[in-house]
Amino acid sequence: MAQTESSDTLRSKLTDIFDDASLETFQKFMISSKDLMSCYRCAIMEIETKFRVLDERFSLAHDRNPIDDIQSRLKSPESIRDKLLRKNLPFTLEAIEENIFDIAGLRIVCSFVDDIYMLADCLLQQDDITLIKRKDYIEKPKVNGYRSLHLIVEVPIFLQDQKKLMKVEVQFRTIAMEFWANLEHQLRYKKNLSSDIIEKTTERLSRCAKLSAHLDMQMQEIKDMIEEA
Ligand code: 0O2
Repeated sequence: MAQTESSDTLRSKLTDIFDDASLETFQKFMISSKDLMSCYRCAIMEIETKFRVLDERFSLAHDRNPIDDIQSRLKSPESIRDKLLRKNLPFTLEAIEENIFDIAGLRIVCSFVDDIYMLADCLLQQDDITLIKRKDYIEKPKVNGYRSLHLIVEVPIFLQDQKKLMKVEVQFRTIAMEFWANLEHQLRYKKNLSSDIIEKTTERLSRCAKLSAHLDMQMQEIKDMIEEA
């Protein structure tokens, strides 16, 4: 019973956006994308292992871990559909592979800001990794205060009968950046808030982002002092 209700809700949500023909196209398309989604999952495994190896080797050499946490996710079908619609793209596997680069996503939460750039460099130096796009929201934060380093990279995955190049988005953040982004995401990101609330909260959220950036800088300086002593 509960199962029926939730699929009914989903269906009605989709019907709000699509007419019957395009709804059917989207549903068929999601069924046909199972194989591609599995390839993205393999790509996440490849990249995650690379970071686990880097963390292991760094901790052996320096007696501390540059990585605090690794999270990963496959973009949800709803989010893929919304992005295709936003970009005015057809529901095809080619359109996804060629235009949507964050289907496979990893978030590397680091201890210090320096660790972010060190790990990003280590990843990009690996000869099976190709950099596709780099957005440095740490050097140039978004107007709301969002900070993070985003890389889109291409990594090969080796299947039974072929090698396939897959794109993966890697977001690097410190614990402080993650703290701000998680709370901002819960409160405001992609929410339809009234302009009054937006006006009242924008400045305060941006001040919190600056405080978190200040905290990162202080912690980095303390670490540098200890290492130089
Ligand atoms: P989710 O739920 O994390 O998957 P492009 O891909 O270049 O066409 P896009 O997607 O805006 O453009 O890329 P961008 O700027 O690199 O940001 C993508 C992701 O960064 C988002 O993913 C968020 O995870 C994160 N992000 C970006 N801006 C903000 C922000 O202002 N606040 C928070 N909390 N997170 C942000 P998704 O797919 O939008 O969402």
